[in-house]
Amino acid sequence: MKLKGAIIGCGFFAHNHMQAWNEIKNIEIVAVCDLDKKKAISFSKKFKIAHYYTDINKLLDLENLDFVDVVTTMETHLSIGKILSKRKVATSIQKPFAENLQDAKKIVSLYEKTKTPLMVHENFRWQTPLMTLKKLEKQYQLKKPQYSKISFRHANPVGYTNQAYLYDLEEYLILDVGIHLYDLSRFFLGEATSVYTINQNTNKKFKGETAFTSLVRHENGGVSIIDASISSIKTPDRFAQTLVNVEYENGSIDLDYDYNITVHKKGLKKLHKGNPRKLKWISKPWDQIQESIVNTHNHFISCLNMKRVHDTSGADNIKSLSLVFASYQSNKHRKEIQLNEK
Ligand code: NAD
Ligand code: 89Y
Repeated sequence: MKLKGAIIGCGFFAHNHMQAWNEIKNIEIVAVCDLDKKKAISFSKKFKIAHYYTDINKLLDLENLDFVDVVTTMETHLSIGKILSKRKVATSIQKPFAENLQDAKKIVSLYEKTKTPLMVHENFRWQTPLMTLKKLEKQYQLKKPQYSKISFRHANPVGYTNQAYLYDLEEYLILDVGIHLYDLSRFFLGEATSVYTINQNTNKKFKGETAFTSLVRHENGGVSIIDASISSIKTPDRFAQTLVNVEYENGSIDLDYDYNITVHKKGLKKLHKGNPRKLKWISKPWDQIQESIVNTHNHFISCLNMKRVHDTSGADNIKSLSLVFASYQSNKHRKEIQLNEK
């Protein structure tokens, strides 16, 4: 059965979402909506979408939708979530899920009340290099993860110039990118119990932090070091590659630059590649992020079809967001923050 959907928010990143929807079988994006009429019109023309709207209620009154894909910034999510949950429309919503934990919890409870599916578009764990790492863990029977180092460091302005709203945020890099990296630490080592974070501002164009280093404790006794920076000069530049090292009781895996993955076990060293698929609309340096949107959409749709809870449901994402806000507390008070303390 073909599912009908709409995109809400026709800004910078929505173009990637639409290209990715075009890769997925049995899906039709029948309408788009943006407060800015010009953007809604040019987006619908570019992608040959039948209808455009500037008001979500009107979109829902006039279209018969199976789902919506919300690609707006975080401060809009509570008001949009109120409308969509009340009308029981299955929703995929971009990160950051909300600008504080209270709003995120409110959105989750609204969707729970009307039994409406809600997934956060947390796409880093759906990047092919990261999915390959996870697959190799199983293939090589690596057990009991005890350490991870997850790093996103670059100095490429393309990582923020398309997203001008980032400059004025009091809280920038942890909310924008840290959220992905904390999610990855949970993906590889399981739930977290505490975090200690030190922030830096290395670029005065930004109000908020432009670099951070976090130490996370996990329930299984494991530890993660998570760091990001937009001022890390290297040749070639590393944007937008997340470099990961996971150590297990019986081996380790390194995901290095250029999607090179090395698996180590006693007496064994194997090289693998984790390149994203080459799709027509994908180009460096965004390739693995762009391709992950297809994988994330697929997860959203297949869970809807199977009536399964999404791996990155709203409720699940609150656990990653808790690390984000605990990190800001940690940096402010210069102390380790227990996640159940706040
Ligand atoms: P943007 O500002 O370019 O676009 C957002 C659009 O939403 C704007 O056109 C705005 O008019 C519209 N909008 C806001 N409120 C609306 C409402 N109530 N109804 C209809 N339209 C509304 O933002 P962007 O750069 O496209 O980013 C969108 C989100 O995507 C952000 O949260 C950002 O963090 C996220 N993002 C994620 C990734 C990723 O890899 N996951 C990468 C880039 C951006
Ligand atoms: O907004 C960020 C994200 O979510 O992924 C990359 C990004 O676009 C900028 O670093």
